[in-house]
Amino acid sequence: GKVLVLSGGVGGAKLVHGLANTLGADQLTVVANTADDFDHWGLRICPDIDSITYALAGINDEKRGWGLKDESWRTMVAMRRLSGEDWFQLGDQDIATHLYRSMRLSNGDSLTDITADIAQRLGVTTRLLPMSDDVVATRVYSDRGEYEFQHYFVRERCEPKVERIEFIGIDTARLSPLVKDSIADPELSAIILSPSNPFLSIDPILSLEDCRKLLKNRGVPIIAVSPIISGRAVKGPAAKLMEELNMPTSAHGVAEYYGDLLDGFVFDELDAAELDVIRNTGIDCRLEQTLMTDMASKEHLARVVLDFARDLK
Ligand code: GDP
Ligand code: FO1
Ligand code: CA
Repeated sequence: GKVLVLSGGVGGAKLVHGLANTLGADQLTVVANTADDFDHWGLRICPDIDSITYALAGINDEKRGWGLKDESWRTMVAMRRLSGEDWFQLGDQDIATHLYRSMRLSNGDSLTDITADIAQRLGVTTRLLPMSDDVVATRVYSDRGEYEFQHYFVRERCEPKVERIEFIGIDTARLSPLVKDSIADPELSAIILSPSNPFLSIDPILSLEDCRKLLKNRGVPIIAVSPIISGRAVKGPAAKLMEELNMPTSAHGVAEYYGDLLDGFVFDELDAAELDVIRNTGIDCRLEQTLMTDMASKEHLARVVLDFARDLK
């Protein structure tokens, strides 16, 4: 059957890529977080959508973790000369994506349509949907005050101690109608939460309208993959955030955070000591090697999750 995946950017995109190679293109729908999106240089930037699109197109820069490979930075140099600002780096080819998206948005096209068209033009056959066509913006409240998301994440390098996270616009934003249709699809057989940042990437999606309830009540297995391995995030602030938000920095902490939404939880063999305590919360578990370093490990983890879903039905 069909599979729906909720995903943030880089971490999520790895499993999404594995799933895309394992399932037929018409079997997979990816819902991307858009609460990282913001305007910069007058352009609309959608980091998680672009990370997934570039990864699936095989043109992402794996080492840097964002943007395109074989990128050039001449516009950046010229913009620095004009504005003196360079905290957010935009590559020349990447800028074309933002220009094109901004142009289409100002023509009145929806982010859903634009995202589908960009993906298609870049040769991506997987269905990629923004969580919403409405603007939602993450705001971080910290010991140093309030930050727009990219200011916290990129400019301040996630250094401020986070006290609270808010998604501005979440109460009025509508879940994308195509996402609703995908959830309702009678052929849907599993819902997967990618090993994305639970607070910054997955939470915005779950917080839209009654998304969490829609997913739970759908009656197909819901499986999450832990982004925390051995008490650490593979990359990014997930573990630091858990500590700051007074949660246990562990796979167990992630499972607890998702709570009764989950039927299944995949976490790393290295965290085998947590098996009993997680099982005791009523969630089925799979221990696996969950670090994805190459295409083979992405596809392997994808197959593990899909087999797990089949067993849970
Ligand atoms: P972002 O939107 O680009 O920040 O990326 P995501 O939110 O999708 O993913 C970030 C999370 O992915 C981090 O918490 C990482 O720990 C996790 N992550 C990255 N690579 C891997 C991996 O290979 N395996 C697992 N299990 N988690 C990963
Ligand atoms: N992350 C950085 O750490 N520094 C950057 O200069 C940067 C530029 C950038 C440009 C386009 C894009 O789509 C993403 C970019 N990112 C950059 C990554 C990104 O903003 C964050 O990793 C995410 O929003 C968190 O998911
Ligand atoms: Ca993100």
